Amino acid sequence: YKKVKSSHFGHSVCMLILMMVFQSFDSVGQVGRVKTSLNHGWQFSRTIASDSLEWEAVNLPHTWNAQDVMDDKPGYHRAVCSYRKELQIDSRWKGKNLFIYFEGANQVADLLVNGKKVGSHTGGYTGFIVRVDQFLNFEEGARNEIVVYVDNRHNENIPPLSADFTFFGGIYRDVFLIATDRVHFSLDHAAKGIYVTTPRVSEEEASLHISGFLENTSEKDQRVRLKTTLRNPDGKVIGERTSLANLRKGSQTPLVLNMPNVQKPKLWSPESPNLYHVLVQVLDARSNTVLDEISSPVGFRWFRFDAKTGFHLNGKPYKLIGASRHQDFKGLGNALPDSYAIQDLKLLKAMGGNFLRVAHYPQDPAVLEACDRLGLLASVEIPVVNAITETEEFYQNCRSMQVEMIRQNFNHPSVIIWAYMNEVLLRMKFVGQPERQKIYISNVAKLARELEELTSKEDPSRYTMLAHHGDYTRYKDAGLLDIPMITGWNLYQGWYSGNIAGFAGFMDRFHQEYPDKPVVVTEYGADADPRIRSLSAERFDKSMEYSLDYHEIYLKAIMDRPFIAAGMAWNLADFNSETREETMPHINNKGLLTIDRKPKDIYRFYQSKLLSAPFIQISDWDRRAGCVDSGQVFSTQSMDVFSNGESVELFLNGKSLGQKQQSDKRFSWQVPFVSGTNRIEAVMSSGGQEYRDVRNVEFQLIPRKLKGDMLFEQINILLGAKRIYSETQSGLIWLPDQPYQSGSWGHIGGKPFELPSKARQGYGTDRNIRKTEDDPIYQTQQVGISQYKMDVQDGHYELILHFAELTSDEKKEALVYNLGQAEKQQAAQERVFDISINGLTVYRDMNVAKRYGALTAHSEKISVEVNGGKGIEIGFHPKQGDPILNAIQVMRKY
Ligand code: GCB
Ligand code: CA
Repeated sequence: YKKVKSSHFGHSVCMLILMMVFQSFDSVGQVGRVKTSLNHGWQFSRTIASDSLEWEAVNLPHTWNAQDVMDDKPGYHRAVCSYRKELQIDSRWKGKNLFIYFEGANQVADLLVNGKKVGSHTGGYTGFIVRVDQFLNFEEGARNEIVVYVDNRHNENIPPLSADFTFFGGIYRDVFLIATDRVHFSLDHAAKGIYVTTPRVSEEEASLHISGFLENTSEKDQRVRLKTTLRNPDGKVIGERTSLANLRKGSQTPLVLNMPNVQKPKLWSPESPNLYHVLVQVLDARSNTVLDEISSPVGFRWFRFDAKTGFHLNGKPYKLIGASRHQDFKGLGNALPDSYAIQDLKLLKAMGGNFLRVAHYPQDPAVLEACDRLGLLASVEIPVVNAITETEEFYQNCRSMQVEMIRQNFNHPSVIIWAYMNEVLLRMKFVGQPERQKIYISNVAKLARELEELTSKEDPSRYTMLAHHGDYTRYKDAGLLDIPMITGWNLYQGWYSGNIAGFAGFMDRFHQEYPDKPVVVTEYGADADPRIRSLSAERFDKSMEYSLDYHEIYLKAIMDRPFIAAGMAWNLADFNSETREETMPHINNKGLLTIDRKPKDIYRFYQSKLLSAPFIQISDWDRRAGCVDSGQVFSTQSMDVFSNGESVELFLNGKSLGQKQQSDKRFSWQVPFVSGTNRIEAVMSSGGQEYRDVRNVEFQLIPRKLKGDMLFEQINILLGAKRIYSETQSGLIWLPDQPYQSGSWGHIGGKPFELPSKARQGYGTDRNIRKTEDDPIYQTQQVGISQYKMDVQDGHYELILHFAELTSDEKKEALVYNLGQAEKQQAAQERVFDISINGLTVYRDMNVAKRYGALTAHSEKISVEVNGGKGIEIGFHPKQGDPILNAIQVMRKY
């Protein structure tokens, strides 16, 4: 088909005219099928419509949760909301079949036409089509109104029941009006109507098989001619077949079309995504007018998964490396124009990835279309996440989602796996009732077997897969490792549990016990907040450096093991998960890209390991601060370079810091940064040519001795932390605290705040801190501090003390992904203390929780006149409980 875009009306007013010569609306009467978007001119109401309500003008795609998932209030609007729109119906369409096609609405949708309910759909992630012409008024100038009620409330019978992502409500994908003749390809299940398979493919020859259903909704029998045309990737017709069929009135007729074999097919692969094009037309046998037509991409490829040697594409071993993708974007929720989805896949390609796990639900049709075109292999899954409900209604919804997913996406050569459960035993039901739990688990397995059978019946040409969390025996005992063709593991050793090295051991054990089961790593990842850096990275610090260490080790273990067919990083991009708090509340930070798709260093790391074209990029940690001892003019910190070069040489302000050789790790240098701009240049050579990357690093030197030869302007310190934080807005850089040393600064007394849970030592709380965007400044603190000293020289200073009470009785939704380790919160503590500066009490009875609320940022600014060589000595005097300090800033004014 041809896609005609009119810049005049914006991106979403596009008209698809099926493979005819250019048509205008005047000839609509003769066109086989017309598909036009209905994205514009809707009205929206946050409740069930009634005439007294205020309506808001919106365009689709639309979600009503784009904003409220980011605010400080827990939860988001989960309700029945209403959309309405006046339909302009061309009077010449009388006699046509008209359908409204929704690419997706989350999660239950009811469609009303002129006040009458004409269709409904359950499930937020697959498309649906409703025929509407019977309910429309075709008279010239007649009013037609459509109303859609969309419901995103929790429903025990609709998967997903719970998940680490947000269930944004709305008509969040494109909506189209489709006009066809009375005779047309079936639109059942919102599928294409034709199913393309390539049963035998080799380098020599490929077979092509097309089946489908034709509907005759007219009052008379029809004799039709079917014309099938195959074009090669250059657009040249290389095969044509016609046949005749009788379509009985009011019936559905199956059709089977076998095309001549294609000789020496141009195979499809990620490296050369050659797409053929097949067009099937239904013509009136007598008049030869086109009644309907459908086209589809065709890719000739063959593949298999082997338990020992991994994945094979077109006869050769082929390691699959890629990432999962969620469908949201900063500020937009899930309501993205297609271009955003396509851009994501281009970024995955540009990373060197060849695989996309469409997780945890089917996504916009644009996604798999782009996979076909760009060359990405893919798995797709329905959103059965964490748990099931043991009701027939739940099972039925699973089945229909699975069927819709498969039929709607059947023809994509990119798809190689259908999956249907993710970590289904994570939120275990009936804890403490072993007998009942056994029944529950057997019901989960029963559902899995049923979906497995259904899948292989619908599509025996693809593999099936389940993705499990790392509780090996739980899934083994449940029998879930035996059901699908491929086992997928979501593993977080070194993040939620254990240490990074445990990953390889887990995979080896599985392979030993299941030597005949193909296996993939469906997930692995670690939070990486691009504002957080570390010179001594640790688990849970959310630093880019820890996640780099993590991905380095995982990727190497995956690459070193031929039996691991695929590795899929979790996740391509940061994504919204409303219940998450942590350093960026409501965001899961495991993306290789930020939520607005800026590359993080981990993305660059993958580029350096996966791309074959010469690649060299310097880390984007380019606003730094660090301490210097007296007499020194530089501060040494490590700096990473990402490159696939055999060796790389680094230059600082034109001076070589030496050459390093390629290894499993990233290239890294100790760089003596000077104050101000440091020009960093990294150079590699390949094929007799030099490639380089240049980055200016702005460095602030902070004198360790505050009275030394170098004067400081400002110091920003995080207490109870080892990480470095840089504020996005102001550019301020916060350094970790130190115990007080004479001549310098630091705390005296106390210890860093810790959650009671052992798993989380060292990095304060993971709660959302209200009234700040810079949560990491407040999420750590020194508890029981007695003094903070700064040995500054005489002068005028300003201090800012930052506080937040980190203990609270406010419940936090247990983050179920912290496998096994229930996050114990610390019960609210009462603390009252005085603060003195150089002996003078400046705050009496400080009680931050009481005055400002727990988990809320609060700061105090104080002017300090320092004389007599005393420096600054802040005293914390407990009256009740332990005094606290979260962060401190000191500014030298004059
Ligand atoms: C998982 C889940 C995924 C989560 C991820 C995480 O195992 O499958 O939905 O987002 O872990 O980041 O915790
Ligand atoms: Ca779309």
